Amino acid sequence: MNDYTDSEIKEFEGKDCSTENLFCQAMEEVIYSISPLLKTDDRYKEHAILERLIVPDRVIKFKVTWLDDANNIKVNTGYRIQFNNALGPYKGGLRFHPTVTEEVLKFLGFEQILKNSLTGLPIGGAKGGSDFDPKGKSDFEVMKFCSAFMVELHKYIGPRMDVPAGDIGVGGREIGFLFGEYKKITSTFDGVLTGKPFFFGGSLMRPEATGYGAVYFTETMLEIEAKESLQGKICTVSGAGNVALHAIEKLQHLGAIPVSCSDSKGTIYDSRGVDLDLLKELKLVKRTSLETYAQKHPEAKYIPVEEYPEGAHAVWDIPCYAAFPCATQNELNDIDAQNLIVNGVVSVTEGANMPTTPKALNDFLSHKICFAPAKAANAGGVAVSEFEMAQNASMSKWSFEKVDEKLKETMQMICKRVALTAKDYGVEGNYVDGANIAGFKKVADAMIAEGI
Ligand code: NDP
Ligand code: 2IT
Repeated sequence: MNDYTDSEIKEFEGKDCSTENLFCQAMEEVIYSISPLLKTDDRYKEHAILERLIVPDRVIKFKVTWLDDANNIKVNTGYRIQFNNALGPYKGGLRFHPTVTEEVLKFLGFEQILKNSLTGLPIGGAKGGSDFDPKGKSDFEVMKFCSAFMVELHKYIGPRMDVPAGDIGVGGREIGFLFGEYKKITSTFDGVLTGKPFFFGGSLMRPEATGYGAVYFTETMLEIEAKESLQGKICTVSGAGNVALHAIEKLQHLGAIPVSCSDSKGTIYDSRGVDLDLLKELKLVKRTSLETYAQKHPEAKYIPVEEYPEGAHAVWDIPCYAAFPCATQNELNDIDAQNLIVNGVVSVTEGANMPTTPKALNDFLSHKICFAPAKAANAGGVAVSEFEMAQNASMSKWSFEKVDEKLKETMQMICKRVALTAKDYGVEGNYVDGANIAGFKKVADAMIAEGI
């Protein structure tokens, strides 16, 4: 046998990780999880799968120059990281946020490979974006930035090559502008982006898909783990963007009581249940901070970030049955995990990508909290993106009910497969290991079959 040895696996965990960074955090978790598989199947070492998987196929980096409303010249950096296309065209979101760097996108692209594999759909993994901050910009400025970004990006994408979508700071507005520019440059009407507005090729339910999918996943996980359902239960949600809003919406459909949301400036705790109509108006229409929520609902509590003890996050100090971190990476740390555990949390579902720090994750697993990892639980967004690609390719439109039904089936399938894989590998109930093993195995087997 010529399997990866323990020490070789350890070496991979530490590879290129002289400084702590997000990509290393993501990679180390995966390699630790899949080590039982690496040690029992010698094909992976023979085909150098790890060596090949942790390096992106290509990293595209470009300058984006645009004019603001006062005609000042602005310069940002754009990226597209095409990580792996063993299972299908590169697929993954674009993030526009001042914290975007190559390393952030590398972590997201790596996670996306395994997430997309778990959906069972023919899509590879990629991520892209820019350090451009849409916040405080006029629609016209966002449009000019998106056009300039696409002038470069269009060279590298295509409906069978690489199909970007949204992520933080990129929603229907940005995808619309990006699509408009792509069409202008190429004179084609191709399904080259997903998350498009409905009237020019978008899928119904794509905006709702990630949040709804995370809740569908949680329902299934709770059922498998013989826990009580979400009905009537207090839930906490962080974030107030696309994923958070739709997780809150689906929780309300199921009779749960989501009592919180948050943004980069503060947290809302509304013990009667979040007023979703108001939240949508504030975040989707007015694009304003959550402080206004408390002005309209004085009985709700607004906790500004700076007023909360450093090191912890107010949203995770609210007692709940189920927690849904839906904002950003590493937003739930070990102090937060202890607060949730002491307050009796039963399940934690990652709507955001890697919102839980490694220490917090260990705490949840060692306390046998049902833990739904991002690459499985938030895969509903990219799954419906693939449904959008299918609709575009066949020039058809599916009904809301059809997409919702298929999304639900997909999330239930992923959850059951992850649970079963964990059981098969002797870690029953550990959805992190189950997701990493199941996601990795499919990609690795495809890479072996395709040769180098
Ligand atoms: P949005 O831009 O719609 O919303 C992001 C939310 O998170 C906002 O409320 C924002 O607050 C908050 N936020 C962002 N950065 C920080 C920060 N550093 N500290 C505190 N709060 C922050 O993004 P999405 O809802 O689309 O994405 C949320 C998460 O879900 C991300 O991790 C993303 O990668 C992941 N995801 C998204 C999918 C999608 O389909 N959109 C699919 C799968 C995963 P503020 O407005 O104040 O910045
Ligand atoms: O992290 C993610 O899965 C996304 N941002 C969605 C990607 C997509 O291609 O729909």
